[in-house]
Order: sequence, then C-alpha cells, then structure tokens
Amino acid sequence: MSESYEFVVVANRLPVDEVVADDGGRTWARSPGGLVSALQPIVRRQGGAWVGWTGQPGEAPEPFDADGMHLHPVALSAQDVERYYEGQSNSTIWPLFHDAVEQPAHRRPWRHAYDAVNRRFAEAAAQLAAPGGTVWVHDYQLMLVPAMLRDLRPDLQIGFFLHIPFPPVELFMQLPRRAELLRGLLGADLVGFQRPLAAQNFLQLTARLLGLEPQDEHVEHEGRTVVARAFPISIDVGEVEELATDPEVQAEARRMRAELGGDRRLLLGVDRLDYTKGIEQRLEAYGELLADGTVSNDDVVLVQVATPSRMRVQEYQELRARVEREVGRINGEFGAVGQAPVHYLFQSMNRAELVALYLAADVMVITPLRDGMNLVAKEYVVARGDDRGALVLSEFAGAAAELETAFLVNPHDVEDLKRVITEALHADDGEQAGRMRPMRTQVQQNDIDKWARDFLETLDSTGSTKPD
Ligand code: GDG
Repeated sequence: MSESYEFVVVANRLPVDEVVADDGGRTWARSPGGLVSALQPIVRRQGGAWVGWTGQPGEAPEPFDADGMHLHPVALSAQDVERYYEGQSNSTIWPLFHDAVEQPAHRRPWRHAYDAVNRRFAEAAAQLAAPGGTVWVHDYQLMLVPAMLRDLRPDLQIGFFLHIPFPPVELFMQLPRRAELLRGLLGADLVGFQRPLAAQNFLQLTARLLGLEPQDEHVEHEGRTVVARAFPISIDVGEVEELATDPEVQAEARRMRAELGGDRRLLLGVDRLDYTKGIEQRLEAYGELLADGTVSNDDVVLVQVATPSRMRVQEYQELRARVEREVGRINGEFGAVGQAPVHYLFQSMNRAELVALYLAADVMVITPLRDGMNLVAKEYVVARGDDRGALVLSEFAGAAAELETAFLVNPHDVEDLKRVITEALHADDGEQAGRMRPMRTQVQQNDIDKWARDFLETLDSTGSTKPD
C-alpha cells in the first residue's frame, strides 16, 4: 500500500518553485509567502502532504519530498491552464467574487475544465489522506473539491478556506451552475472566510439556493453539520520584523530615500497588478493633487510597485496598458529633468527590498476596490517598529476591520481619496504613532500561526459534531 498522511493541504499551487541552476540542473526552492511559512511547519510536524500544481503546464513530476513535506504535483495541460486557471478561476470567479469590478465572463468549456481539474485534485487528496485524516483545501480555484473528496472519502475531516471575498447573494446568483458550487463547499466540515459578512453571505445562500435552514454559524446538510466562520488571515510577523530590524535593510531604506530626493515625502503602493487593487483610482487622485497644486513634484514622490500577475489574461494586459499610460501622463505633465513624480516598477522584488520600501515610505497607500484581506497593509504596520509612517487603507479591504486606526478611505470616491491622502501626508509624529501602535499590536497578537491554529482547532472540534 502506498504511504498515507494524517494532514493534507490542497491548494492550486505547490509551496515550491522550480529553480534551474547554471549547469541546467533543476531543483525546488520553497516559494516565499506567509501561507507557505505558516503551513509548512504544521505539514512537517504532522508528517503531512501538499497537493498542488507546479505552475508549469504539461506532465507532472513524480511526487517528491522537500523541506520535510511530501509534495504531490497535479498535472495541468496547457488547455487546463487556459480554461480552468485563466478562464473559470480568474475570468469568471475572481471578478464576480470581487463585486464584479470587471465583467465576469461565462464559458461552458471553462466550467467543464474546472470540474475536471477539481476532480483531479480531489482524487489525489483521497489517495494520500490517512483513514480519519484531515484535509485542508484552499481558495476559489478548488471550490468543488470538498464535496468531491467527501464522496470519495467520507471518513475525512475536511476544511476549506476562501482567501478572497465571498459575494453577496445577488451576485453569486449570476453564476451558471451556482448550486453545484455551493454544494461543493458544503462538502467541508468547516468553511472559513476572511470576514464574518462573507460567512453570513454563504449561509444565506444555502437557504436561498438549497432551501437549507442555517443558524448563526452553521447549517445542517446531508446529515452533517457544516460550520461557516471568519478567520482573518495574517502574516509571518517574525519574518517581517527580522527584515525590518536588519541593518542592511535599514541602510537600503535610507539609500532609497536619498535617491528619491531626501526632502520629498514618499508615498508607496505595492500590489499585484490587478484591477481589484484600485491602482488607477490611486493614480487619478495623485494626478489631481498635483494638478490642483495641493502637492508638488518637489515635495512628494509616489513609488508604485506593480508585481506582474496573470499576464495572459486580456483584462490584465489592458489594465497594464492603462496604468502605464497614466503614469506616463503624470510624469510627462508634472515631472522635471531628473525628478519624476511617479516611479513605477513593473517587476517582482525580493522581500528585503520590499521591506526597505516599507521603512522608507511616509505614507503607504492601499486602495483596493475589494480585497479579501490585503497582507501588504499588515506587513507595513509590523515593519514600522519606529512608530512612524501612515497607512491609507480602503474600507473595502478585509484588513480594514482589524486596522481600525488607519486613514480609512472610500477608493470609489476620488475626492475622498485626495482628502485622506493629504491628511495622512500632514499627520505629525504624535498622530502617526497614535495610529500605528495599536495596529502593530493587533497584527503581532494575531499572526499567521495563530490563524492556522484557530482554523485547525475549530476544524478538529467541528468535524466530529454530527447532528443527533
Ligand atoms: C490574496 C487575496 C489575501 C507583493 N509584491 C511582491 C511580493 N508581494 C507579496 C506581499 C504580500 C503578498 O505578496 C500579497 O498579498 P495580498 O494579501 O496583498 O494580495 P493577493 O496576492 O491578492 O492575495 C488577499 C491573500 O490572498 C491572503 O489570503 O489577503 O485579499 O486577494 O505578502 O508582500 N512579494 C515579493 N515580491 C514582490 O514584488 N517577494
């Protein structure tokens, strides 16, 4: 019999990236990111496995062990990538779950591929999990997996966590085959969301679509209890603090500031280049502040890191073109030789550079139109152990529920954006500290380890809660 594992994580991506060495040899390196650092010790401690895609289309490599985890690659053909990943996941579900800020597209072949790939993931997990073991499924690409897995392995404890928002009932109702997706999630014992409202939306839908009778945090379905609750995700606080107190990172922050013009106040944006992140709204507000003279190119500079993301999807290519046109317009109109008002970086940076930017920034501007959580906000407040800096944060980011002393803003309202950015630029030392300190404490006390522990302990206690 092949080996089995007490704890199995199922996510679209494996927690490693393939690295090609100079001599052409291939190895795997752990991919950066809070989720991986949080789950890896748990997976390792429990002798666990991780099911996911390598990120490369074509045949999957043989399962292998890395960093104390058993990694089980799932194959995606080029067509699967196009239909399941770029199509159904990122052109249907992603926009719809983010308030349809871009029009969701609906295609039958995408849905069929989504089904087939979800089944492949469910089968892999079913094959690996030990009798009575625990499986934790992640995110919107795999919403059918819990029910598929439950059919194959009714003995398992199954948890699901959604990293993105869960839409209001009216929006969800637009999805073709919506009931099937909902039944997919109901295969789990515990369905976790970023915010309580998302859990409520989900429970309401079970009544509306399936005629179930949800009660505060749970619903009975096919003789089982399914619990729906918020578990706001967080960051690896230790990692950010270590970088932020590293003398080399601090020196890099000083160097960046000096290069950008020592006396200019630094506004910073860090996002995946995604239409949900409100980058265009931020640029519009900044451009207007320059145009009406509220700020000038001598006093301020905006650094916008836009990490490349989903570049094969048309909406992302169009967004990139619009953002780059606007950056060019602002620099052309308000720049001077050797001094641009916007520094735009369409590239992925390493963690140390990112934290150096956090340390250098006077105002961090985070303006998503809708965001499950937004980890950049939490990273910024933890990096600022010096109590300096100011966080402008969209009310529509999950993080706003916890970071209550941020400069909260409605990014749909350009006047509000301009007003709040200006306020943040003028906050004195006392106000900065008064706002930053409680936010930092909040995140320090609720880091990613606590998040994972809370989820798994709840799963442990709910999986056995069978109705009478
Ligand atoms: C989804 C949900 C939810 C960014 N640029 C670089 C880089 N990053 C890192 C940040 C941060 C992470 O990527 C981004 O996380 P966010 O939460 O801000 O956003 P999404 O990617 O949209 O994440 C979101 C999250 O899942 C977790 O549940 O919060 O709402 O949309 O850690 O620092 N890292 C490196 N180079 C970069 O250029 N190394």
